[in-house]
Amino acid sequence: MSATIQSIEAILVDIPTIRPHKLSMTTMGVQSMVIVRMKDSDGIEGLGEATTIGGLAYGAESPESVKLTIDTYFKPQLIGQPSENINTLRVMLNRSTRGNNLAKSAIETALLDLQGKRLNRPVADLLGGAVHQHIPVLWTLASGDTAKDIQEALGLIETRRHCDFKLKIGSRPLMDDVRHVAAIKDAVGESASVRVDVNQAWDESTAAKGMAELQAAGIDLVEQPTPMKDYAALVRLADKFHLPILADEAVADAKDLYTLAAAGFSGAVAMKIAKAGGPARALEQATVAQAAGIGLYGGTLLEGTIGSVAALHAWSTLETLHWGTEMFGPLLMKDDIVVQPLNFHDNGVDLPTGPGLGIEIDEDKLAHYRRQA
Ligand code: MUC
Ligand code: MG
Repeated sequence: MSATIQSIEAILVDIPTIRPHKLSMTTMGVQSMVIVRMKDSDGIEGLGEATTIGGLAYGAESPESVKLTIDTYFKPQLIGQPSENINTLRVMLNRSTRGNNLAKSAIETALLDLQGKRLNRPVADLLGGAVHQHIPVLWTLASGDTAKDIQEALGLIETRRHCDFKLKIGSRPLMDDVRHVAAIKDAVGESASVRVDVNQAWDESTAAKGMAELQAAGIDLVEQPTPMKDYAALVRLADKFHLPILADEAVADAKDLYTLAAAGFSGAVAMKIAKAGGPARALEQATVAQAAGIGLYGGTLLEGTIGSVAALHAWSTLETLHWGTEMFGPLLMKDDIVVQPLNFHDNGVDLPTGPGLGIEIDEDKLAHYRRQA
């Protein structure tokens, strides 16, 4: 008799950030996560997480809508089902529910954690095996203040916690942003890679001017300069500049990336387990990128430890992450809800080695930070 799913809980958790995190579309002071706890009939528990940025500022799902989707629609379908055949459960949810990839990602993660614990193997093994145990992680400078960002960057370089930086721009006039970026690049020097994320804030002509300026300033990568569905603009901009473009909001899953690649895009893709619907789905996108000659980057929606680790297990299976990763979400939060936080050092992070995700909930912390009804 195989084990069946007995209970699923979706818990809203709010943790303040260490400083305001300013993006083109919102400023975050708190991160809201949905933590999934799924138990099977053998008493094994699988953990999952779905997290986004600024409520509905990044995408169409909010923490509250993810919880509602799981409680109202997924839970009744999943309770009583055998927990071991993750593909069958994914097909079932995809047949009954369009989109809602954040909620699907949390469920796929919990199922993988459950299965890993059952088999006493890390999630990376379920995905084919880790090629890397230490994965590069950049840091995002987004205090909104150039001098503060420089101070933050220099401190992180000195302690060797990070050597690459992503700057959030797009909310200020173009040349103000260019001066901000150039000053930071100047301060951190040649050895640090500096990239920018515009989060769709520019129209195509602003992007063309912006990319010319950023290319001259020695910036390495420009993320999602123009609106997400404007594939033609991304292709034209990628053609025009040596400075590569990282597609983020434009491409949720493998199909999106195939369409963008078929339209002639060259550059790189920010894979995110949340956008794709789970760690295994995100790896489908990696396969398309590899076939199309598009560079890989492990992206985040600023998940806490559970979501970040789920992504790390997936990214660890890839031979080459051309642009590294940004799995620093747990470091942006003032506290954590896990017993053993991730070990960030030497410009990267260690992949946990225990069964499943290799993560254990700190029950007191969870009780403290969970949202009261
Ligand atoms: C995004 O748009 O890439 C990733 C890092 C960060 O600071 O925000 C995110 C989301
Ligand atoms: Mg982005």
